[in-house]
Amino acid sequence: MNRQRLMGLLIITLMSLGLYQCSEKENATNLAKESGEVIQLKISGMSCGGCALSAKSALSKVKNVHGVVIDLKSGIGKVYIKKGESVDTKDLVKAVEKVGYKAQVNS
Ligand SMILES: [Cu+2]
Repeated sequence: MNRQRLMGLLIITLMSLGLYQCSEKENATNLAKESGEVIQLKISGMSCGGCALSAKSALSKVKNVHGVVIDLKSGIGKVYIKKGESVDTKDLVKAVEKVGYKAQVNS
């Protein structure tokens, strides 16, 4: 592979990473507008994007959860609850533990 192609690939990778982060940020802004309460969890044991995705999917399946945004680097998961509804934080912690990670409610 020549240098130019390598640079091209690098730029594409960086751009798609940037786009991904932008869409996550936009996602969080929209979620905040649409949902009620936000519960913050500190999730530990995640080591890659796949981990974050499986924790996100587990949390999304808990009743009355409207949306989930997870920051892999900090391990902070923001759980957006449907307007006018509530969620038992124990159910959120359990959902995360079920897929192999630890979680505690950040207050
Ligand atoms: Cu992983």
